[in-house]
Amino acid sequence: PSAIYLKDYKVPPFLIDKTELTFDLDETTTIVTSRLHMRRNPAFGKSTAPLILDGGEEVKLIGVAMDDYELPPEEYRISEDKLIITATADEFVLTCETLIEPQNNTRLEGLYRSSSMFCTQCEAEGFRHITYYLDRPDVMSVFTTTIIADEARYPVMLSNGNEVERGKTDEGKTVVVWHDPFPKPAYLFALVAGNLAVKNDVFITQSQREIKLQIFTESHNIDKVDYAMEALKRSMRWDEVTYGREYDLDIFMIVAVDDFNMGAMENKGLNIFNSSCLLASPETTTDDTYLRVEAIVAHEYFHNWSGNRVTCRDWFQLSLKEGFTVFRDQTFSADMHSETVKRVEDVSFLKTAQFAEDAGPMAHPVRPASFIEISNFYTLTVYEKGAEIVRMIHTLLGAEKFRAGSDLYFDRHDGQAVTCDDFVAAMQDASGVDLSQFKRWYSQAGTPVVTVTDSYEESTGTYRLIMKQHTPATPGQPTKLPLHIPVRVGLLSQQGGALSAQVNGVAAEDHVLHLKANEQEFVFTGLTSRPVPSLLRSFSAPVKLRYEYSAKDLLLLLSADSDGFNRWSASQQLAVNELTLLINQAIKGDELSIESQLIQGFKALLSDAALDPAMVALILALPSQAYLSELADPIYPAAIKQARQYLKAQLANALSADFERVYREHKIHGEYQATAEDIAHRSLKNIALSYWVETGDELAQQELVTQFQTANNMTDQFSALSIAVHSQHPKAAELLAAFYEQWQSEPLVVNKWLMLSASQEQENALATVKGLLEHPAFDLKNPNKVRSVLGGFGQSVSGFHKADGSGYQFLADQIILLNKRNPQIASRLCTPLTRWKKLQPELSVKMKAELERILAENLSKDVYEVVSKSLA
Ligand code: DPP
Ligand code: ZN
Repeated sequence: PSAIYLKDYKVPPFLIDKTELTFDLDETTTIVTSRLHMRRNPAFGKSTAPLILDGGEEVKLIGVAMDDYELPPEEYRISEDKLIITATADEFVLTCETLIEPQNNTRLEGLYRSSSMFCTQCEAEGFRHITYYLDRPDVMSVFTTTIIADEARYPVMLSNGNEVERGKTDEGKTVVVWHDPFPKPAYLFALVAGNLAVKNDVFITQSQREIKLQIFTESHNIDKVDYAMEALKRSMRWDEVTYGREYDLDIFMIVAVDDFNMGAMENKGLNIFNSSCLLASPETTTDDTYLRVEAIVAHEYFHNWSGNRVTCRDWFQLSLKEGFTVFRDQTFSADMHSETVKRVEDVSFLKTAQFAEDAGPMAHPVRPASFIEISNFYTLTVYEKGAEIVRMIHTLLGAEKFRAGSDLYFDRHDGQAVTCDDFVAAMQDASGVDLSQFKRWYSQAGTPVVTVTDSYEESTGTYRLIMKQHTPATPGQPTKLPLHIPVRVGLLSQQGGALSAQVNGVAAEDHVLHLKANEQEFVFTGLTSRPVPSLLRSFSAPVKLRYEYSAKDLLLLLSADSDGFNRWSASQQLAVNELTLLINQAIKGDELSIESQLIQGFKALLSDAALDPAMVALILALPSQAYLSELADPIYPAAIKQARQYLKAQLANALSADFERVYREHKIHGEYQATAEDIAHRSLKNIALSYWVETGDELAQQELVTQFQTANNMTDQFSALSIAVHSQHPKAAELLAAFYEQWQSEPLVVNKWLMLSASQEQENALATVKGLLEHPAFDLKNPNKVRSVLGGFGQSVSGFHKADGSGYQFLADQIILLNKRNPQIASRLCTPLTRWKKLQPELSVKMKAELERILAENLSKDVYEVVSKSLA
């Protein structure tokens, strides 16, 4: 497999003005007929280049005609997966008849079967598995889709746009025709056919147009879509108010499917969702999932403008739509709930997972310069770091100019396929803010490190911050240029009060400093005593901040910073400092011991009734195993686990009575509601329970069992179960069994059970996970189940990081098994193995050996790219 490069981009030699598709759907063979209204692209220049259409190995060509002239075999050829036609007119209609077998499509790209329905996934390059086409996002076409199927089995037949015709064939099959007036690339095409239940609703737009809303599921799930429907209406309203974007078609549909590689897909007018990201009910869905459903419904809906009306020129520009749309959904969720809580959750995820990606062998810029398989670039870097770039632009421009920039962007590029440069240009043109140096964020990989030192001059009341930036080398990018980094800073007095100071003659309590050079000094004047700096407020840039805070400073920030995000950040830093000491003790084999400063910090939090319980819960959560692994080099997984357990037990024992009290105080009586307020109380209550149980107190253990048995919602029941499993509760095994018994007919709940079961820390963890693969609830064809079991297993330190390497070997076996069957999922499963270089030496060699074993197989492009780059 070979790489393709951004620098080689050329406009397409041909365009497709209209695409007419006919699907004759059947359980054994499906016939797809396409009529493509094509012409040479004037922008390509004068040319006699042949017509080269993309296809897939499994697409069987039945016949091809040009302007109704059936091409004889000598006038075209099929080379690998391309259809090549040498002689073409300047304008013509190409008719192609192909045969596919959706029922045998295990890659879940293109047209496939999930349960009893037909569905599609075409992003990024799935459409070519349906029929021959110019499968690239800068070829935009108006689609008309005809679906022919047996109405008894497929009463619901959907595609993009509006239904314009319905009839019968001579054989009595039903024919439905859909027309989408908006030109779109093939990756936004969708088709669904099945026996589905529907929930209907309407939305009145700001210009008083009535939009029909429909959510389709299999009939047994239709009672779980009310939350998604409400979330959809909130999203539609929010996009009108916040971005001035109104929905354009007369109908908006969402379909839930069980077998889906991604979370969801923004096909024009017909979003398709992984059922795990759409369905919700109090009894079966946790708070986290409620919030995720809302965020993903919003995300896919927002793509209608940021992605569909304005799309990407090529796949290197993926972040154009994804980074922007993630930023949009993050802001939406913040507006619906709590801004600070949302920011903490997003940043915590970024610092754990994206920073790890940026430091590993697959590190790439937000706009990659090359790839072998684009599916591998639906990454945290493109999505989450991409969103941080847009957020920084928002910070640099301010809300008003940012909105002017987005208005200009949508206005200027409506109906076009554009680049990240076009996005930045619109922001710059509308605001007058110079973003030329800032643009390096798109092309430079790696996480910048910003090191801050300071000094205070008593006689003049002057405080200086000296900031240095450095971005480490990443694959293919040995040296880096300085970035334009917005650093939001405030100053606190030693008593915790907010200080106003002048920077460049402007007095404020909060300043955005522009770090542009490798080293730069910022001067604050008008102070009367040495301040404590609150740096990188709200996480104003995706960087690693280094500043020597004392424990006293951190406790001050934790208790008094007006920036809620930095209060959390201070608690994390304090915990990281202590855990780092403990991890080093564990590595040396010493007995662990610490006088934890967190005890007094936590005690104050637990007694302050004025605080947002959600924030308190976030602060109480110790840095995760994954985050501590990202910080460590080399990583000693067992030492990290031991240190976390030790610190948690210390805190639990010291504050046992406080945790018990808080647990009781935050119990909610009454019906379940997924409101920010109730979610906050549940999160604090459940983390308090986890500490309290950690003390081994029998009353606490009983309370846990009672909560498990009497909870009226999945959040409380599943929290109790997880705490039992992770605290080695004497009844853990019994509760796990009872949980399966209770929920075995709810696949989404069973997936949670699979994941929790696979993540257990126990001697025989590997045997347990092998057993799960044989369990009747497991199904290798279903990506959610694979992710649950193997993702859960990756969290089990004792299972995955077994000293003899058998945990790595097991994962490698599963990757090899899935490599051909579902390359996208197989490739994702490689992620934990890509971290081998950072692992402690004895484990590192074992992990590397498994990567080498995988590389010796006959690999899909997807797996080949990740494994070969990891070993490079
Ligand atoms: N479905 C993915 C997303 O919305 C790809 N577009 O991010
Ligand atoms: Zn997206």
